[in-house]
Amino acid sequence: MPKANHFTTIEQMEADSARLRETACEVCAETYEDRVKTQTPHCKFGEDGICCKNCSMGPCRITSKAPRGICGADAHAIAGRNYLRAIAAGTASHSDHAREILHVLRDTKPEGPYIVRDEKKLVRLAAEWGVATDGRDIYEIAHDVASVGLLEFGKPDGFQLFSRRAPKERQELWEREGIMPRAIDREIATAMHMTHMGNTADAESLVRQGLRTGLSNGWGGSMIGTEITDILFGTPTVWTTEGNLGVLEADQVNLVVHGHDPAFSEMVVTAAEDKELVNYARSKGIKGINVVGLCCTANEVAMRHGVRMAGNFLQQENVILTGACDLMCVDIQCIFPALPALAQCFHTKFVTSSPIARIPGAIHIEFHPETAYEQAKEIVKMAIDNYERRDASKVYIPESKQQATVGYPTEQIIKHLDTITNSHLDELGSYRPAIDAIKAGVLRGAVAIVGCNNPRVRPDYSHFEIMKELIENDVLIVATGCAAQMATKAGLLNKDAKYACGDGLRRVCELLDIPPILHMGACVDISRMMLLAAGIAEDWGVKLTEIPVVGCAPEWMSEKAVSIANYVVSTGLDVYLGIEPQVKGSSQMMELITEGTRKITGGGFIISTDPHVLVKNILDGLEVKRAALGI
Ligand code: BF8
Ligand code: SF4
Repeated sequence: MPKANHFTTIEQMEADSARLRETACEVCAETYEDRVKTQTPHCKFGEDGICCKNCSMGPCRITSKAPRGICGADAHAIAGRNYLRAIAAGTASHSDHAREILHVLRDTKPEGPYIVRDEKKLVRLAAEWGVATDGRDIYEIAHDVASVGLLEFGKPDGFQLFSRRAPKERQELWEREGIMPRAIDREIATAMHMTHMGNTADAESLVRQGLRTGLSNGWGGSMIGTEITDILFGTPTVWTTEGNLGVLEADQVNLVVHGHDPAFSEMVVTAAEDKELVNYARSKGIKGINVVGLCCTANEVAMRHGVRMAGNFLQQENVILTGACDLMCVDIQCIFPALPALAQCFHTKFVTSSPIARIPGAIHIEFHPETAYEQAKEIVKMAIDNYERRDASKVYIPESKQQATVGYPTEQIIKHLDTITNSHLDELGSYRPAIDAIKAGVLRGAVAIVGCNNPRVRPDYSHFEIMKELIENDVLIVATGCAAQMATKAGLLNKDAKYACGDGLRRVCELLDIPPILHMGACVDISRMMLLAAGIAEDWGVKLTEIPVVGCAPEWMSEKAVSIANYVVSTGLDVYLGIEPQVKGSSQMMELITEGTRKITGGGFIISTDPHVLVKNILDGLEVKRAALGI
């Protein structure tokens, strides 16, 4: 009999949070749970997406007595515009992140601080983008690749270069349907223009632009972000690490990196290993410098350095509430503006680093590539100096933590698959062993579980239930973002989680020596999932819409997630959502996002706030695809 795996249950996680909330009460701090109460019930117009404030004649709200705004826009136009604006904002966030990374690539030089770490990937990308490589210095190539990448944002003509990576069938469909993504900034601008007062009022047109804007993220900005990050900091490899609040150490400096931009966190992680600073900490009688991550930054540094992960989105306040966080430094996105005030209830220093995310009450140290290393050292030193200000009476670090095996970009997945076959055709191998396992029914399919956690539902519960049920049913999971962090906290990224799987998936895990949930990185790395799905479809010789592979965002909350969902659907995959998009006030919009897009791209949303219903829908959906393939 297999030995039982010991997961950290949601109840245990909630007990940890409840204990930390006691600390919050003692120091008179509020947490998101308090603010959920003061914000509930939410505004119904906002929830349904039928409040428009796109001009100063409004705001206009749609009711049965007032079915049109002052300009005449109806619920469909208003909900559609709001939805498209969310996609534009999400696309802008991911893509601007990628733009920053390209600037860092353009600033690389052999003496650092930023260098090229994955030369092979750079040369491959240069060839793909038509940059000359023969006999050229690697840094000359890097700078030219950066210039081509930067043009992807604003070039006046043509489509996203990475769209050529999609199967031919997709490219033709995108062109035919008029959703082939042009320059990223152009798609964002078009979305904003279309939603300006007095422009598009037709819901379908707004949804179509949403698909195109999403594609400029998934097969544009996000993919650029992922590729260039790999070139700069190395393509991730497999690491065994740990996750949850128990990774904070009582007798070490705890330095927390939070946000998304690895150009920042990589430097902090490197600086924390600097001998001079390690010795400085020791000279103060401190055992060590413990760098841990939060949110997507955690994913980035875990899969490149094995850095331990303190938790996901709704865990950010908990980290400070332990009283053991000496310094939290943040870059961009998903950072609660509540954090500086909370930090002030403790000794914690809170440092912002980007002009994109300035927060009142924070210490601002603006990061510049040329001085990045010195600035990172300054931050690490600040953390060390702050350690002695820690108030032991306020410290409580929950013990919960789990071992996790992380770092499965497509290259690693293929490498693992290659261990069970000699039939790989080229340097990069093929997905055939996985396809064979799906065809044989050993695996029923694969689900990409992504996204945030969200207090609209019981936080993390949906993730946990869906993940457990899917692996029990022989469905392989790939995960990114805060979903991957949830799996980490629960112990689902532990290789022993194979004991919670169905027989088929367990055999696959044993054969490949992998956990049943493969950690593919941060949210920008959902682009890796698109390449994975495209690779499976191509190696199988079927369309992307036909493979038993789907996406699922059980607890999504951000505008980035709306953009992502749109590029996944445009790629031809169904997306199962556990949180309702804010378009319910428009029957047309509800129809368009669930059925309408299916007619355009072959993919659509399936929505249920009940995780058990959602997982049943997923399993049924996979079986429908299997049956259509005759397997
Ligand atoms: O980009 S999963 S809460 S951290 S938005 Fe944010 Fe959501 Fe987490 Fe990463 Ni993605
Ligand atoms: Fe109202 Fe139309 Fe102005 Fe929106 S654009 S606020 S619906 S008048």
